[in-house]
Amino acid sequence: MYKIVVAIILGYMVISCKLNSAENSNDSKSEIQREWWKEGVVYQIYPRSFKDSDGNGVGDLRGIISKLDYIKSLGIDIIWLNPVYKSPNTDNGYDISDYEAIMEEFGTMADFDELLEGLHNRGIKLVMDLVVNHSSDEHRWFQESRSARNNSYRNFYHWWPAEKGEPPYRRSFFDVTGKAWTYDKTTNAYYLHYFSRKQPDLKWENPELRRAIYKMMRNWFDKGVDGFRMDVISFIAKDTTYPRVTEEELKEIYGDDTWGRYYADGPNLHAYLREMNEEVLSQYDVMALGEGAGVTIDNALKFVDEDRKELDLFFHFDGVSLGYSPGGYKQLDPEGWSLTEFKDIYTRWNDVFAEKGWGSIYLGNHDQPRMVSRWGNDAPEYHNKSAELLQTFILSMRGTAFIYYGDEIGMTNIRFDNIEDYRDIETINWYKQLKNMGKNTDKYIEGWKLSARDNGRTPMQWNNSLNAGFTSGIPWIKVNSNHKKINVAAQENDSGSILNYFHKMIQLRKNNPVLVYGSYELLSPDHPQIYAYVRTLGESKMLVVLNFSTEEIEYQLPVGIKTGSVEISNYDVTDVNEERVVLKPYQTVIFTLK
Ligand code: ISL
Repeated sequence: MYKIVVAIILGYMVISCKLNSAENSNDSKSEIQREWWKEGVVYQIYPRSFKDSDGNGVGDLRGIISKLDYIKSLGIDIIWLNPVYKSPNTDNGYDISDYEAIMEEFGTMADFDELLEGLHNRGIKLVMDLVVNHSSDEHRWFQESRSARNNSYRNFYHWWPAEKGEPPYRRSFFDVTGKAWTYDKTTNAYYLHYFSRKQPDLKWENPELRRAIYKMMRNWFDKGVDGFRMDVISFIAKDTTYPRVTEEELKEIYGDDTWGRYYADGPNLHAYLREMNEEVLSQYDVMALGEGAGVTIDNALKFVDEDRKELDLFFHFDGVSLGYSPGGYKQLDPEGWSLTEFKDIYTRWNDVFAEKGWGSIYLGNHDQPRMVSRWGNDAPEYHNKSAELLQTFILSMRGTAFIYYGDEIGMTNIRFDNIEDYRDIETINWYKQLKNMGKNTDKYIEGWKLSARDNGRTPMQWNNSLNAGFTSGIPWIKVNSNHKKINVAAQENDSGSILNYFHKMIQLRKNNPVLVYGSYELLSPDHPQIYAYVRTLGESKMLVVLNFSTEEIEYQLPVGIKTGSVEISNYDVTDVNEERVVLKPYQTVIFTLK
């Protein structure tokens, strides 16, 4: 009898222990570290193209200040501002000649302070661009560095003495020759530049350079800036023995995207990021967002795992790189991309950060074509619905949501016919390269109508007046002629507009933490037209269904999933019962799940 009682008591203890540990493990999985930079929606402003206040054809800080109420009305929480620092503008501000001064065309430091204050007064944070893989060749550091081999700034950059012969090949993304070492006769040496020859790479291996950068970062944070988006931060570390590597060798190690992967794999990269975190980031409540060029899914967590104390989140490139033909020059494969591949990429990247770290979701930015032209369908009959579908995707996925200026109204690619219309160094130098190789450039010009970066850089379309209300002067790049139809003023007055859908979708995300923090589960991975997923947070469950096609689709829900109420849709009427939903072309529906 005694033995039986003991056995019963022991049995009970084992079971209750198991339950407890199951609860605990569930708890630890669903334990959420809430952060403003996780739940805030980011609106990216390309200052050159947002609003010109002085009629010189170039957007500026006072232009942005004049639109603060519009920005607030969007419901966004954070602005990411592309570089506004002093720059000769070889690469539209990504070539900085003074990290602590404002570009004259954009205004003054007083304008900047007013902008920051105006945003903060409206409860909006400001994240700046940090471009420290390279500076401009017009930066004082480089001017000093190139002046003499024994100059105290010599070691701020990478130099290869010419008496050692040709430097080992490195690829430049922008140089007409394609080569990343350029000869400089003053000191009979070559300097390294992964981008244009006016963007020499800084030498992070030199602790003095690192200290100078940290000091500059602290100065901006002390001013009240709320974070940095760190330009090609994955490229900062270099092997200063400069080994000779061939494309073939790199292919064996890295597969495709050889140079990007190689550049993102420099020695001591993570030591530098940890040091930056310790010296600067950890001392402020800021967003540390890395541009993860060349970073793969396998090493992604190394950058943003909280325990490693490096960055908070980053942009991956697998999504936006989908569908290009091999051979470079951003030529899209005519077969394009399939939705199943798209789903697979976003699902795998979701899963990496399911328990640690944090991701981001974007479909367009200043380096990409317009999202509705690339991932939706900008033909008049599908333009609105597909733009809304893409907004829904961005705002219902797990990860910080990024919306590029103009995507709230569905701005489209401009599709230049002539190379003379382009302003971007990337496209212009690729064109020269192709010409030098004697290639017929017509095919490339055609391809760039879909892929070139300038498609995403045309002026904001405020209204249907001359130059879309962007400038009273001559715009630095052509305004899209469709501004007569696609513009803010028209959409603000139309309750059925893309802009008004955007407002509603942002509110839905804000009112439902499940859309930010909830786990993500992909449904029907092989469905060629429907992207459907369930988000779950505790008791709260939402089902997102997106029809990425021009056809009407009857979508049968997987067994065990029953629709509840419709929370949002971009069509007025949704044909739905508990087990299936009929989706019109590019229709989106978000349901609460029963
Ligand atoms: O735009 C690209 C390809 O067309 C990318 O490879 C891009 O060069 C890469 O993502 C790095 O981008 C960043 O650094 C560049 C600058 O031109 C981009 O605008 C910036 O986002 C150099 O600073």
